[in-house]
Amino acid sequence: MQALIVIDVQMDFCEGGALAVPGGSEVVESINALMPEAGAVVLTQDWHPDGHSSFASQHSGKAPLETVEMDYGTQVLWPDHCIIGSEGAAFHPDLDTARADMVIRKGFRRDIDSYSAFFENDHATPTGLAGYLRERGIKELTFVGLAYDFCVAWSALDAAKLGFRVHVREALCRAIDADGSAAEARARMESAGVTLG
Ligand code: VGL
Ligand code: ZN
Repeated sequence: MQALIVIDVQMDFCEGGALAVPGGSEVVESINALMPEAGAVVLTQDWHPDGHSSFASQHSGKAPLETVEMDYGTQVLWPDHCIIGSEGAAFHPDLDTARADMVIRKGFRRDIDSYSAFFENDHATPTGLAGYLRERGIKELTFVGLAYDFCVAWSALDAAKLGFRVHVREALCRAIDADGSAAEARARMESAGVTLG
């Protein structure tokens, strides 16, 4: 069975949001159109407590897109976004959330970020999604959503590592594209055997 994994189609990643991804809302309608054909639909939701350690506001002298060294590695810093329960953390109002079998939240621990739907940014702490998919007999995953070069790419790479067959529908993703990050993500996914297109 095949699942559609919809990454972070939330207000803060759409136009006017705190961490707006250019063209973010453009993908919503086409993602909805894919849902009826999918064997399962999973939505992810970036879900940070106030004062999350990935926010530049928590690091004096640091601006968004600068980095800090955490004990789990280098972390890019972001504007405050997707605060638990806020409007910015809500799904885009046109996203067909009623079609979702499963909604998984990530990034809810203050001291560690989680781009991937499978592991937190230490690449070791599982979110539980792999177990959910395996228990349902799902072996093939199609990823869409925001942002292509961060949460989509990290999720797709982890899924490939975990042994799923992985596709990314690039036309249904939008990138932040800081410092060539979209091209780099694309190259990493290609060499990991992720099908793009
Ligand atoms: C994301 C940066 C910070 C994403 C989430 O959804 O790609 N990017 N938090
Ligand atoms: Zn985030």
